[in-house]
Amino acid sequence: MKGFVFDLDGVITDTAKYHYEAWKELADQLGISIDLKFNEQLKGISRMDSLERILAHGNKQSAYMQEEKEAFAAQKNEAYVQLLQNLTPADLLPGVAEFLKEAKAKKMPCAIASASKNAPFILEKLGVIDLFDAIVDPATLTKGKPDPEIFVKAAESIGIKPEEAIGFEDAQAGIAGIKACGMYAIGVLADEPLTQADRTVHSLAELNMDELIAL
Ligand code: XGP
Repeated sequence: MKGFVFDLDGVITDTAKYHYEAWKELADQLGISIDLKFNEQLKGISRMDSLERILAHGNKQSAYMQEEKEAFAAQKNEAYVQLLQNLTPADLLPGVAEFLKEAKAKKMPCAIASASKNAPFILEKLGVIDLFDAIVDPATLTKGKPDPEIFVKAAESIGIKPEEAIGFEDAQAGIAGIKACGMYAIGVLADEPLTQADRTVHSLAELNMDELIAL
């Protein structure tokens, strides 16, 4: 193995809960009820696609003009960014800082494959942006997870083939995308069983990097 590819929300830090909080506030305002089970469907997909899924869930997919939808998405993002203000390096999930530092010492490149446009901001706040060699720009993507596009681009961005990379994900759609391009998939901290993952762990602290490199 020659490099690592990470999802952000729910893998590097637990921001998935803040996305849910901000989406739920908007959904409530629109008279649409969402719960944690429904929220699983929003993991790994873009802001506008997430909004469309919420509207479809409430049978309101045709109720709003494009400008109104964009205003809703912006409102959700403002609420979400507010929730991120107090993020510090203490919010890294267990084992993440140690894993990234070891990867750097062993010259194993690391890339972020997240649908979130907030990824660089979050990585700055967590104090780990310099430990990543590349962050895929979600604006360049044509399809969301479970399509493998983002993972293929992430491997490319660190100069390796997908089958030479290990991908980390907390959501079913992400694991499916990782597997669809031939990467080795590690499921992290999942609320639901990640059936397609090659391995699942509660935290990155459980992993031995030399064993991973030798896979
Ligand atoms: P951004 C976010 C979506 O809003 C959210 O619904 C997804 O779960 C998340 O990306 C996936 O990581 O995108 O609003 O932070 O750009």
